[in-house]
Amino acid sequence: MRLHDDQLKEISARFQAEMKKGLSSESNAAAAVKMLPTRVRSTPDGTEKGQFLALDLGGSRFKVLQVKVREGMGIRRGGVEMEEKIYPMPKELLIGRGTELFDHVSESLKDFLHEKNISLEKKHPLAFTFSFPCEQATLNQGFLLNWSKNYRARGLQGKDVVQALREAIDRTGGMDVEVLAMVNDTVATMMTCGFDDQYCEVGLIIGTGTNACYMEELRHVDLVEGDEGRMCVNTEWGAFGEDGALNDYITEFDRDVDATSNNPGKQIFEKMVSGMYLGELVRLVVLKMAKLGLLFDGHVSDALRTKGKITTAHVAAMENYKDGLKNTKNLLTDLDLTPSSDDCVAVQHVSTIVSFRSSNLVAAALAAILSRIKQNRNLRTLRITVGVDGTVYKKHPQYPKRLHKVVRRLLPECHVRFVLSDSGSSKGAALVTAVAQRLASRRRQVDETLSPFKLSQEQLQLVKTRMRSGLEAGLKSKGPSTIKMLPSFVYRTPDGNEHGKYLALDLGGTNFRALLVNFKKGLQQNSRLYHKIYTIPLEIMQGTGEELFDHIAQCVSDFLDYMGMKNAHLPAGFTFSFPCEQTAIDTGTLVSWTKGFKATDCEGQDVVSMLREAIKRRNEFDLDIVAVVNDTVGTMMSCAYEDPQCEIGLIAGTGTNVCYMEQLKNIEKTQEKTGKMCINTEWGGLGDDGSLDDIITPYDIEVNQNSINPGKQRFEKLTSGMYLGEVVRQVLLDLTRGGLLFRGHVTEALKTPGIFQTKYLSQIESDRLALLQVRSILQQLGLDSTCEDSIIVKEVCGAVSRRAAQLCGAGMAAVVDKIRENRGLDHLNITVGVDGALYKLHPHFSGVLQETARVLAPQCNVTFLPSEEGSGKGAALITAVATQKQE
Ligand code: 0WK
Ligand code: 0WK
Ligand code: BGC
Ligand code: BGC
Repeated sequence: MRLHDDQLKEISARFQAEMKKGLSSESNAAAAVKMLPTRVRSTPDGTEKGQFLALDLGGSRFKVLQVKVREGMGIRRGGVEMEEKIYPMPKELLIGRGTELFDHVSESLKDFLHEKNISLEKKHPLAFTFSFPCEQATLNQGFLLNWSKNYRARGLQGKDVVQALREAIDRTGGMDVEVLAMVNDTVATMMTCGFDDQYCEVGLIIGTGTNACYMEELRHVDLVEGDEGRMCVNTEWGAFGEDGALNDYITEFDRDVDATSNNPGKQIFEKMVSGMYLGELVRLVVLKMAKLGLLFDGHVSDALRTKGKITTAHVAAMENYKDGLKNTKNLLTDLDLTPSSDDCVAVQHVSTIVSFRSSNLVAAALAAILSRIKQNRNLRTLRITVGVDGTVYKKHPQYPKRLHKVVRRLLPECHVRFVLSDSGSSKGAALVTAVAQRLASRRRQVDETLSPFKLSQEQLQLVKTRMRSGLEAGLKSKGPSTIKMLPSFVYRTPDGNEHGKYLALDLGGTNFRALLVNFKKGLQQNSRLYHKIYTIPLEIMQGTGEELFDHIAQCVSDFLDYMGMKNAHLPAGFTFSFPCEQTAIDTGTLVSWTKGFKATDCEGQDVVSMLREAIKRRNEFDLDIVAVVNDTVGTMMSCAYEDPQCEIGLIAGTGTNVCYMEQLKNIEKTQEKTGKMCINTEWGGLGDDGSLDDIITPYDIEVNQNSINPGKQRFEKLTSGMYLGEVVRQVLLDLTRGGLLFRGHVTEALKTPGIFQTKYLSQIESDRLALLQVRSILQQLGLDSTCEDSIIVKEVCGAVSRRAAQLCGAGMAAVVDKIRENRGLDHLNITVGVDGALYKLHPHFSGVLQETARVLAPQCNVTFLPSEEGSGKGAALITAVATQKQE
C-alpha cells in the first residue's frame, strides 16, 4: 500500500489516458472513467443573482436549503445567504423503491418550506445536487447510470432522476417548485468555491465517495456539440480501475472490500480512497495481522471479524495527532480486544498507511487533471484553485496537508490552491442554476439583439427587388435614383489583342497602388506586371484635394524611380474607386467622396485634370492619362482577361460596388443605342432614400450618424469593410451596457470609433481560431473578456458579416437576373470578377454571398472569379483598348 512518487506518476499517467478515453466519442462507451459532460459552461462571474431552493442528496447528509444570491456590483463581490436543514435518510430508503426515496425528499422539502415560512404559492426555482453518475443532455435532466456508495434504491437506474423528483413533488403536492438544474456534488463544490475565487476550476470530493470535476475545453468533449468555450466534466474517477488499469496496485484487502461491497467490480478507485471504505480496509488489514499473530497475540474477536466495525471516523480518530493512540486503544477495546501499546501503535500505523494511500491516490489522479488543464491552455505554469468538500478531507486531521504536499511534489510547476467549501455544495448548485438562468436570459437577450440582423428569405427577396428597381431607375436619364448607374465608356471586355506597356494607378479604399503592365498579344498570354503599394495617411484622405493628388503624384514618381522609367512618358490608366460621372473614357467628375475620403475641393471636379495638374506641379515626369475607371470596372476587365464570360465586376472591400455590361439601348444617358457599355452601378447608395429603413437597425443608424457622410451610402454601410467593424462595436456597446458582456464594463476601448477593424471580424470568425485567440484579439483591443464573452463577440461578428454577405448576394441576384432578362434568356451563365479584402479574406463572406445569389437568382449560373492582380491590370487593359482605338 506504500506508493512511491514514480508509482504515483505512473498512476497519474494512466488516469490521463483514461480521461482521454472517456472524452473521445470513439472510446467513451468502453471507458471506465466516464468523463460526463455536465452542461455547466462557466464558473461564477459575480453577476449571478436570485433566490433558490436547494436539495443536497447523496453525501453523508441529506440537506434542504434556501439560497439567496446577491449580485456583485463592480468590484464589490456579491453575497450568498443560506438557510439549511439536515433531514434524516433512513437506511431502508436507500435500498427501497426509488419512488419512496424521492417521496421522502419532496416531503422533506415541503417540511422545510413550512418550517421556514416560505410561501407555498410562489414559484420556487430549485437546484438539485445529486451525487451519483448521471448522463445529462441538459442541465435539468439526468439519467442515473448506476448507484454508488450506500445507495441502491430500485427503479431509478437509467431513469431521469430530475423527472423522478418532479413526479415526487407533484405527488407531495401543495408547492410550486421548478427544478431548474441538477448537478453533481463535485460541480456544486467547484461553483461554491468559484464564487470567491475565480481561479477555481476544479471540484474535488473526498467523502463517503470520491470524485472530481474540472473545466475542460469544449472542443475536447466529443459528446457535446460545439468547439467554443469550456464545459465542466464530471470525471466520475471513482470508477478508475474497473477495466483493470489499477490491478497491479490492488491488494488482497481491496479485493475483499470489493467482494463484500454491494457493487463488486465497480468503483475500484473509490474503494481504495473514500470514506465508505477506509475503515473497512483498516479492519481487514488488522484482522489479517491478528490472524497471523502479529497483533493481540493472535486473538481475533467477532467484532474484529464484523464488517463495518471500523469506520473512517475511527481511522481519523486513530490518526489524531494528540489522542491518536488513546482513540486506537478505545476502539480496539470496543472491539473486545486487549491491545498492547505496540498493538495500538501498529494499528495506528495501519490507519496511517491506508489513509496515506488514499491521499496519495487522490493526489495522483488530481495531478493528472491539473496537467491536462495546463496542456489544454498551453501554459508553462498553471495557477489554479481546487474546491474541496467531503468528510474525509474535512474530518481527517492530516489528510489535507498530505494531499497538498504530494500534489505540489508531483506538479512543481503548478501553483495549486486548495479551498475548502465551507458551506456545503448547495451554494454552488444555486449558482449553477443562477448561471443557467443568466446564460438562458443572456442567450434570449443576445438572440433578441441579433434577430434584426437575421434576414429572412422574404426580406432578401425584397432587397433584390429594390436593388432591381434602383438599377432601372438609375438608367433613366431623369428622376431621382439612389443607384447612380454611371456610364464608364468601356464598351467591351478584352479580346486578347491588347499589347504594349502601360502604367496603372489604383486609388482604392485603403491604399494607392502603382503598376506597370506589359501585355503580349492573345488572351491568357501571361502579361508581365510590376507594382508597388503606398498607404494613404488619414490626413491626406481628409486634407485638401491638392495635397491628395500631390501625394498620388509623389507615389507615382517614386514608382517610376523604382522602375527606372522616369522619362518613359507612358500611357496610363487611373483606377479611381469613387463615383465619377464620365462623359468620356478619360474624364471623370467626382460626384461625392465615399468610405474614408473627404478631401476638399474635389467633389464636382474632374479627377483626371486634378491628377494631371498634380503631375505638372511636380514637373518631374509626364504621363498620358488616357483612361479613368472605377475599381469595379478595372476588376471586371482584369478578370475578363482570364475568363471571357466575365461581364460583372464586384468589389467587397472597404467599400462595396458592382459594375456590369449593360445594353446601351437601356442606358438613357448615352446616345449610342447598339452594343453594350459597362455601367458602374454605385449600388452603395441603395437606401439613401429610406428604402432600406425596414431592415436598418438602430446600430446601423448610429454608425451612419457617426460617419463622415451621414445619410449617404446606406447599403454600403450595411455591407462593407469600412463599417462592419463599427456596426459590431455598436452592438457590443449595447450588449455591454445591458450587462450581457464584459461584466457590463463599458471601457474606453469599446467607446473608441474604428477600434474594431473589419480584419478582426475575419480573424474572429475563422473556424480554425480557438476562442483563446479571440480573447487575445479582444485583449489587444483592451477588452478583458471571459470565454462566454468571446463566444458572444464571435456571434455578433457572424451576424453582422452574414447580413452583409446576404445583402450583397441579394444585390448580385438582381444584377445577374437583369442581364439574363436583358438577353431574353431562361438561363444565364456569367462570371463575376471580384476583389476586396472582405470577399478575399473573410472566412465566410464569399460563400454566403454566392449561396444567397444562387438561391435568389436560380436561373443564373454565376461563377465568382477573384481577381489576382487587382483592378490595376484592368485599368491598363482599358488604357490599351483606348490607346489602340486612337491609333
Ligand atoms: C458536502 C456537500 C455534498 C457532498 C458531500 C460529500 O454539500 O453535496 O455530497 O459534501 O461529502 P460526504 O458528505 O459524502 O462526506
Ligand atoms: C483591390 C483593387 C482596388 C480596389 C480594392 C478594394 O485593386 O482597385 O479598390 O481592391 O478592396 P479594399 O482595398 O477596399 O479592401
Ligand atoms: C459518485 C459521484 C460523487 C462522489 C462524491 C461517487 O460515488 O459516483 O457522483 O461525486 O461519490 O460524492
Ligand atoms: C465607391 C465605389 C467603389 C467601391 C469599392 C464605394 O465607396 O463609391 O466607387 O467602387 O467603394 O471600392
